[in-house]
Amino acid sequence: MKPLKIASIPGDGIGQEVMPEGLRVLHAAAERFGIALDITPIEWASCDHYLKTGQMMPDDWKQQLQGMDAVYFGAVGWPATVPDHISLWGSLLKFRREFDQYINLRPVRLFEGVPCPLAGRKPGDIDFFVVRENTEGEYTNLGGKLYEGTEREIVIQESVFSRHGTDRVMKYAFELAQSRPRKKITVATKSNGIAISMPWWDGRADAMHAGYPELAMDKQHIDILCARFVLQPDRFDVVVASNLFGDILSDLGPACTGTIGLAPSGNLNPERKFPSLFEPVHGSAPDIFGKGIANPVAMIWSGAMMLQFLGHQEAHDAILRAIEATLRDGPRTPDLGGKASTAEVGAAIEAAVRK
Ligand code: GGG
Repeated sequence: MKPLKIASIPGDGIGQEVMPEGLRVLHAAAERFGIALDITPIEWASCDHYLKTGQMMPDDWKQQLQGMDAVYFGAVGWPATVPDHISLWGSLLKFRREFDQYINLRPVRLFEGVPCPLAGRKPGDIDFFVVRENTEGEYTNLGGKLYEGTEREIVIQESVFSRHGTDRVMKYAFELAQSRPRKKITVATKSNGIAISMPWWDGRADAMHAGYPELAMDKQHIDILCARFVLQPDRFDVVVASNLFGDILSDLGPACTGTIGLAPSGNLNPERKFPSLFEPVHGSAPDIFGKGIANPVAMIWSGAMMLQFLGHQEAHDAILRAIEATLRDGPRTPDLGGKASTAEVGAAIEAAVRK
């Protein structure tokens, strides 16, 4: 069997601590299901690399990654001597744009054994996806400054919504909703306040909905949508959102399920013309870096999503079952009220995969 070629990039902060746990579980699943892995460790796409070389990634980064099946990524953005916009635009946002990873798929799920901060919720009540547009929207560097440093200072930053970019994320989200039993799609909007792009975004949702009449669709303003994530999370199934709204919702959603330390993501180029990238939703978490207590579940679950995307459903399912069992009965990191280390949780999940 042809090996899966995977670039592993730990990046910054706790990305370096959770990556080894992700890899040990990937290797365990690969051994169990007879998958050959060819993993290339990469030290660039990190602030350390920036501080040494003046750039986050080498000039030939794209060529180095082009033949890969996927990129397995930790976190970016520390130390603070490198401004966040430099580290993000110099790495993750380059991957997303230049590898046309136009879908950011972010599952949100409440697991058995995980204390839920929302009163009265049980596993099964919260189980949905945020589908985030990943290459345009509010994340642009179009704009500029006038009269900088004076009292007349003006700062302008544009948002970009293309029909091509919007229709393809809508299509992916509608297809995903169609494949799920509840057949429900929620469109995140703000068409009352953002009076040009958002009514247009809603119109593209209406046009897509015409092709999926069996789906129930509702459009919700982002402010009340955030409130409902907290108050009525059970009403969601698939939520489609612009780049910024999706980023916010996909931190809020996992926070409602106990900890953002569980939340995985896939930055997908569904056509597989370019490598897709799998990473935890969380960032580099400088506040806990170096203590060995970061929750590795988001990294491990992201690895499971990577195997699923590359066609290994059984391996994905085995990792998910191992995560479920460990969260139910196994060691926990402090974000879940436990005392276990990152490595202890990783080892428990690895052992459960090998069972
Ligand atoms: N592992 C994800 C990570 O490092 N995220 C840092 C971050 O700020 N991401 C912003 C984004 O996903 O747009």
